[in-house]
Amino acid sequence: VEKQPKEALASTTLAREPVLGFSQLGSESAWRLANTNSITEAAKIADIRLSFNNAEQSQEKQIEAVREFVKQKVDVIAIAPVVETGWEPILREVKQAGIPVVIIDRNVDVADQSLYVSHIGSDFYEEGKKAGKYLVDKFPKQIAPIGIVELRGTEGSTPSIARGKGLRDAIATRKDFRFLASENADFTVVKGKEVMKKFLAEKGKDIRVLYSHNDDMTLGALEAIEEYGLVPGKDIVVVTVDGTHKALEKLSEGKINLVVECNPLLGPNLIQAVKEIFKGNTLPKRIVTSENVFTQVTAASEMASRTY
Ligand code: GZL
Repeated sequence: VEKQPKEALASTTLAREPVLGFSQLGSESAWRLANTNSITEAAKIADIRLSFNNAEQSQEKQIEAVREFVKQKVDVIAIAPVVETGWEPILREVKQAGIPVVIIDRNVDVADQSLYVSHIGSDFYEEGKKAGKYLVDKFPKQIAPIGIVELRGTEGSTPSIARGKGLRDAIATRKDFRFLASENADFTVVKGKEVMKKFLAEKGKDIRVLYSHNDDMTLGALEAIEEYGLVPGKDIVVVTVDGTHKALEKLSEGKINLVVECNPLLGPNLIQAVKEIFKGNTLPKRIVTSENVFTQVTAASEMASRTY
């Protein structure tokens, strides 16, 4: 934004609709599809032309897409980064071109904070803390270990790193909680089932808790738990993150014990940010989406309003 004088922005504001180049990381989960729909819908309503690219989990493809947006001379670039590291070079190229960047959903790990205008997305660490606090409240202290298995999201992504740390910090005082296994299952249903089957084969009835970084992996894991002959929500306490309709259904059926909300509907926030930038206004460096937790008591009422 500092590259373009106010009057230049003012004239472009009057002359034509803003163009937003959006590099979406993939289509791996129901959350991601809801996130994409929210952004495309919000752009349409606001008459902002959207140049969209789906990188299907590839950072290389995201970087290529961003380079293409620079060639197209879009007014603003938004990136939902698949992983946190490796972004400095391309962000420096974009800064050289004088195009403002908004980071959406996951974050980038860059030393030079001037490489992007704002990061709009959840506080993933808080999500992990909420999950951990639930476990501390649910399980009275005991001598025998309480075995936890963890399905991690995409390695090196902000939600995977921060949700893992948040839970660990929240249960740190409880020496009875013990991680039996923790593995990446890439935020997908298929991998979630595959890895949970492995956990059950190796750890069986020692598993008292499943902590899963997203609902899609959880849905796969529930199938594995039932096929193994255990009752999810009873034999194994299940804690998951996102808050998709399908997870809330399982929550209302008692197969999940807690759903920590991660709000994918970032479209309105992003489009508002694009408009502010286009008017030459500055933005807060960090815009955090507000989120809740859902229990078996609140599942049914929440389901009614869920659009994804
Ligand atoms: C979190 C988002 C994660 C979701 C997953 O904001 O990046 O990626 O939790 C999605 O469902 O795949």
